[in-house]
Amino acid sequence: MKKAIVTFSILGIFTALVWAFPILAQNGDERPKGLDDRGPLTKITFIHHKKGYAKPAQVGKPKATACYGFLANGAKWKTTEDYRVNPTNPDGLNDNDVMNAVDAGVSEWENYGGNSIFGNSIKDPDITYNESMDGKNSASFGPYADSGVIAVTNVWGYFGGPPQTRALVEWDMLFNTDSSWTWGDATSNPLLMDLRNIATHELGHSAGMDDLYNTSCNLETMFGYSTEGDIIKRTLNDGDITGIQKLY
Ligand SMILES: [Ca+2]
Ligand SMILES: [Ca+2]
Ligand SMILES: [Zn+2]
Repeated sequence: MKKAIVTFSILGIFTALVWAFPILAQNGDERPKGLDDRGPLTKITFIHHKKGYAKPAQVGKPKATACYGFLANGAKWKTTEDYRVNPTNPDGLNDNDVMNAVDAGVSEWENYGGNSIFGNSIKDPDITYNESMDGKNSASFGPYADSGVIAVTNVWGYFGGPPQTRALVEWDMLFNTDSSWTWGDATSNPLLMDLRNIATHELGHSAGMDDLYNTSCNLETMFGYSTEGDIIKRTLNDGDITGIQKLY
């Protein structure tokens, strides 16, 4: 996992704030408390590698005893939003297989964190992974430049300032098809890359959870590596459960 943080144009954000609060921007004293302190809208990119790849230099703060981490304390969904899934894939999975795999991951997180994390699932054969925000949360298949990468998830949100002002605003997920493996259901064939397993991990990022790289946390859904046949991330482990319950 490589975490890249791209800060949006400060000027652009300022311009947006001035546009949204023209009077308040001229009189800072009357600005709603907290909004101006929460920091810039930021994108965090999570890259999920296959096992065997070197540990990336930039990783989250590992908690040896807790086995969970957040993108930022308090950075969670404040209102639920629907998510779009494009089931189109080159590996012969039918639409229901894909929809069910992603929806099962959503249900697993909401089973422990409450049902106000994600909204409803929408099948959308036109939705694609985006490097920039378009107002739609999405999961889709497509080629990624690095064939050792299983999946990538972009999460946009306000990660700075007082924790109560932080929030998540969008996520986009890509299942890499430019790879040596075949996507499928590994409970029936361990040679496959299990879509439900990977989707559940990536949806953890969508919910606000960070990767874990300490090998003592390798039973957690949020452990940062996977490989063909891996299905243990389908179900949350103790650290995942503690984390999502603390966040929501
Ligand atoms: Ca999007
Ligand atoms: Ca949004
Ligand atoms: Zn990850």
